Amino acid sequence: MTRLNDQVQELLQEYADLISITGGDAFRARSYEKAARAVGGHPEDVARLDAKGLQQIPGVGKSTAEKIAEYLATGRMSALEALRAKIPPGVREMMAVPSVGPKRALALYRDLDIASVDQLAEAVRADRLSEVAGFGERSGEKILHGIELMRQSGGRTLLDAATEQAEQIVRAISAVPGCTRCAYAGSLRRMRETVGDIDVLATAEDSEPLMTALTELPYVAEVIVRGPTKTSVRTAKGLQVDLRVVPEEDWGAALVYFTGSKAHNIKLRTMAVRAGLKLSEYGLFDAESGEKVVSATEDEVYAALGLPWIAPPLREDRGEVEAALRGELPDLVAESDLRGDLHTHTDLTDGLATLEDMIDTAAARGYSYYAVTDHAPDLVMQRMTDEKMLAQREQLRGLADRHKRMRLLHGTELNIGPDGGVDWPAEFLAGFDVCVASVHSHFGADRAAQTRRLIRACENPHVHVIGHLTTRRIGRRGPIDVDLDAVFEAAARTGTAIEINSSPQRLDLRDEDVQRAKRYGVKFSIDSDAHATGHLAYPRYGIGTAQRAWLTTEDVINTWTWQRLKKFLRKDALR
Ligand code: DGT
Ligand code: CA
Ligand code: CA
Ligand code: ZN
Repeated sequence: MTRLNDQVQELLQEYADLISITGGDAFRARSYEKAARAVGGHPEDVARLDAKGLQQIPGVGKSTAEKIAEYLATGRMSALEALRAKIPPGVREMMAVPSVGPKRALALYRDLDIASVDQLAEAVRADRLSEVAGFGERSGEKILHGIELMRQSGGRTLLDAATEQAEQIVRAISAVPGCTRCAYAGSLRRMRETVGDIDVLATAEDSEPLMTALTELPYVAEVIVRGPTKTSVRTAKGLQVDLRVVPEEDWGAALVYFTGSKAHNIKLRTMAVRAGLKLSEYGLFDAESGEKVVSATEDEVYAALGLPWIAPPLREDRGEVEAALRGELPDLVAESDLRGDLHTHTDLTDGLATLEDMIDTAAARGYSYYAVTDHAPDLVMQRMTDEKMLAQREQLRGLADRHKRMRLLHGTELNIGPDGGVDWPAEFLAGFDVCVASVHSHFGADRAAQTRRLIRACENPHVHVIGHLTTRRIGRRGPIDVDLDAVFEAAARTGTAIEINSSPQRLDLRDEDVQRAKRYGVKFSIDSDAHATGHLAYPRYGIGTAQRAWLTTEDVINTWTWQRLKKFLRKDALR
């Protein structure tokens, strides 16, 4: 993934926000916003482009290109820093509250002198918001909810940002002379949906050069503690990184310990005691003599406890140790098992890339089938029509031989209406190879209505997959209120798959609910919901959720051969 593109996207987006918040030209703000999205979705790494090359990106003009080039050369964007200096940090934090945004943050600051999130919460409770234009009756409630969500996520970092940062650091530390092993551990290795901090583990005889290298990384903003066994730093984005360096012979024990989870560790420690051993962050020891037992690999540690190796996503003390003892650990689905993607978008709706570019990128992933599922007409802002959809189908059929080994499927992402109906009548739906159906509206409907709505969508013979079932956005929007068990029952009964949406902002359905759905016999589709070519790599995160839910290839329809998937997609023929 092109991490630098994402960084530049964020900076340009912030620049656009700051232009509008400081009362700048709305047109300029919009054009930077457009450039931000274009850079984020650009398939080529911006680091490899010069000023001319940058201007080839649609929406990137001369002055944007100059700003990007400056950032690439110096790590700074001076125009952005100048604008930042004009805004109190508290106001910038307010902009990040879901349902506030830059314009309203500015209005609150200008009209009510509110300059922090705390002051904002206070003003809502004192009912002062009605004095400002643009704040309706329920605004206060929504803002408090947004602040709540922001605080609940408690500064945790999304999986993609954390993974990219951790990989960058592991590469840098591995390259230090004397470093013999290096990997990340902690919740990130367990593929939790968000991480509190990044735990990096390394082996070396002398830890000194490794610790120094960490503190000197260009994106490290602050050194929290520095010691011979552990050094903690904070990155420019506020993410904490702990680096621990251990002797090579302790690698296995240390990796088990720092991968966690705490609950899994506690379970292992009890087993160690029974085996006459002691397992701690300092290694594996004989309990009686206190002598160190060499534990160079995780395999050796688990074997000493009478266990097979347990995959990190399972290490949550949710029955994995018991299953391991019975020899019943699941054969977990892996990213390499995926044979296709069943939920993707193009620039016909809100995607950034053309049909051809998406298809070419998918083919390079080695898929044997690939579905294009642009939005259906009820999502009005996407301006879909029957004609456009049919024209896309023609275009897609015309590309059938472009990649000999990848079958192209024409699909759509339908909108599940408030009563459970979808965009098109049965005859039109029958023309698609695959239909994903998702909730994109009426998030606030009550539990009974939401449940009925989703069950009805499952019962539609043309709906194959329910997309991002709960519609949550991690740290920004909570899940809809729905009786999941009733929906799982309906999905299993009707042969409707439930999506594991791999977008790191969604990861919907979440791991524990997936595990519960599996008990009903529900099948899953691990999809990217890609809106740009780079997003086609997202399934690595959805796979993390699937592994944490104990799924095997048997549970995941897009690991199946086309022959088998084809039968599953003929759900109406089943009844
Ligand atoms: P996070 O960072 O909040 O997303 O979650 P983790 O699991 O990465 O937790 P972290 O960074 O505090 O610690 C990394 C691992 O170290 C953790 O998964 C297990 C181990 N560990 C930390 N503190 C304790 C403890 O008090 N007891 C035990 N048994 N293990 C611990
Ligand atoms: Ca951690
Ligand atoms: Ca930690
Ligand atoms: Zn979608």
